Amino acid sequence: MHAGLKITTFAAALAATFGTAYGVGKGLGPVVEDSTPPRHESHSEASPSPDGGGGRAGREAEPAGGLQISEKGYTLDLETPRVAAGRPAGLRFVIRDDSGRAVTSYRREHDKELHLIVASRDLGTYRHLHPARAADGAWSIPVDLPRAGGYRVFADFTPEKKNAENLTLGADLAASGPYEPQPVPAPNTTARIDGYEVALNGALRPGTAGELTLKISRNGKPVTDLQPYLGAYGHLVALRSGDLAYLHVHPNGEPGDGTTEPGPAVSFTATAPSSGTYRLFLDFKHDGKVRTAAFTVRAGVAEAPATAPDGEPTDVHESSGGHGH
Ligand SMILES: [Cu+2]
Repeated sequence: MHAGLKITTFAAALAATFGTAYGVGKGLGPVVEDSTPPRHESHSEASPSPDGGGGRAGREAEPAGGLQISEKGYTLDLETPRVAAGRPAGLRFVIRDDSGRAVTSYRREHDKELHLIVASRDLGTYRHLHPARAADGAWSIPVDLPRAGGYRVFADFTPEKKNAENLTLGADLAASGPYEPQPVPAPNTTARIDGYEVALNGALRPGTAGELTLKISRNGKPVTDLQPYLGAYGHLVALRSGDLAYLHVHPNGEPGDGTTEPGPAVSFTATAPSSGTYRLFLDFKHDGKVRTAAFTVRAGVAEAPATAPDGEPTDVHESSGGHGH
């Protein structure tokens, strides 16, 4: 219950504010450096919304997750922006507060202080990692990226501070080596990994919460003994093709709540911030091992986008922001 509610709120906030962020991004590029935003004061992230009254889904111009390296006074300082493809490497980074100090206290979410996602720009490579933090706030984790190219690193965390919100900061990472750009994999509703088959049902819809159900089987038999992983039977991350906007989606229900079964189906509620192509990555744990199933889905293609006729002003740019018309 709690997790589902939280995600819905998060998704609503994204959907409500994405248009503004996109508009800014058009002018300035996908990474908007705002380490000295004109309106942000050091207490802005800690003060309740003064005029919204409705909490997080208010109208404050919040960017979509992962598109910024710096947000709400916090900055992702990636100290290793270049690694070599195909070789074990180490990632090191620090989360800094608005005075430049390394953040050393975090609120645990899903068993961890910080979740690190590394994804290639073409969405062919995905890693969900849990780095170790030194007492001084320096995070580190070994990583092995198979292919050269551009990557995005996402840090998903909540500072331990009154009223602090969950943040996803993103930074660019380059893997050196011969680079061959790849297209995003074609849309699929079945993914295979290590002898498991995962079937995706449901649709990702722009601006509207939709249910996604992932059904896991092995050798044709439904898997009914999934193991809890980070307090859930599955973790789902959605990344938008084109700019890698990040959406962390958690399941409906959790292990031990009396109603949630350990498979074969894991259900999520998700809202796409816009129409477009998304890559979904499901982490699930079985027989002691975490595996990732990946899907490409299109949001909003089957439904005619509600474009405003005759240049009527709209408060979101969702329907005009993608590759459609
Ligand atoms: Cu994680």
